[in-house]
Amino acid sequence: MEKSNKGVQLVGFWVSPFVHRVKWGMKLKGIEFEYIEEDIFNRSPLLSHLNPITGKVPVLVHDGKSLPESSIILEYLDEIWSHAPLLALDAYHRAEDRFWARFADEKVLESTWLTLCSKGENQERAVKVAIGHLETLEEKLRGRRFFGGDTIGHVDLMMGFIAYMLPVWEEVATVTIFDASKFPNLAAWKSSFVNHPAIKGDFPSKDEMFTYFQWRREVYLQMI
Ligand SMILES: N[C@@H](CCC(=O)N[C@@H](CS)C(=O)NCC(=O)O)C(=O)O
Repeated sequence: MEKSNKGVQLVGFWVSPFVHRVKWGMKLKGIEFEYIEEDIFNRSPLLSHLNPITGKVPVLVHDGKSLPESSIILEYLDEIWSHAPLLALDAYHRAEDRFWARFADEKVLESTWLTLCSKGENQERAVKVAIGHLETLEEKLRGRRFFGGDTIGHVDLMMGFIAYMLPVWEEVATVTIFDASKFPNLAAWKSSFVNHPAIKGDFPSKDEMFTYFQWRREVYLQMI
């Protein structure tokens, strides 16, 4: 029996790519939830209480119990609200999805974020590494609309920042990583992703992201 949507809350931060994954997952499953905006630079007692270990968002609250970590939250949503599955249904492909979910964070996000927080030779190195990871994704998407096939799923949500946030990072950092002419499969995926009904328009405006990430870059560069 499906669990009720009662008592579902998501604690987030407006520009967090990790929070957006979870929001989209809930939308895809039709789960109603209350959204609670957090100031990650001035953590509230609520967040410290809900996620005392890392203090990060997103945090899902369901039936009074809290859960951090975006990919783990997405897996939890799949277990509790099993309709409209995000992960593949068979064990092998589900394990593969988890591999690519980890690749999204540990390789793609990490290297692209580094291009925003660096300059000079360090930035050039980071750009090369990031482009290498996009090449891997380009190959993975050959003959597929989404990472799992025809339907949007867990890996797409994990990679979603590439579609709407990476272009802003590139502009702020004045680098080119995602050249659509070099990555046609990824460009087609980006278009399918941002135009999907559950995703379309459900991310911060380009201008707001630009201002925010410009500030983040300045702060990082001052620390070097
Ligand atoms: N691996 C975590 C990353 C979450 C994360 O880094 N969240 C950032 C916001 S984008 C945060 O809460 N930062 C506050 C802090 O580090 O104190 C996930 O996937 O949920």
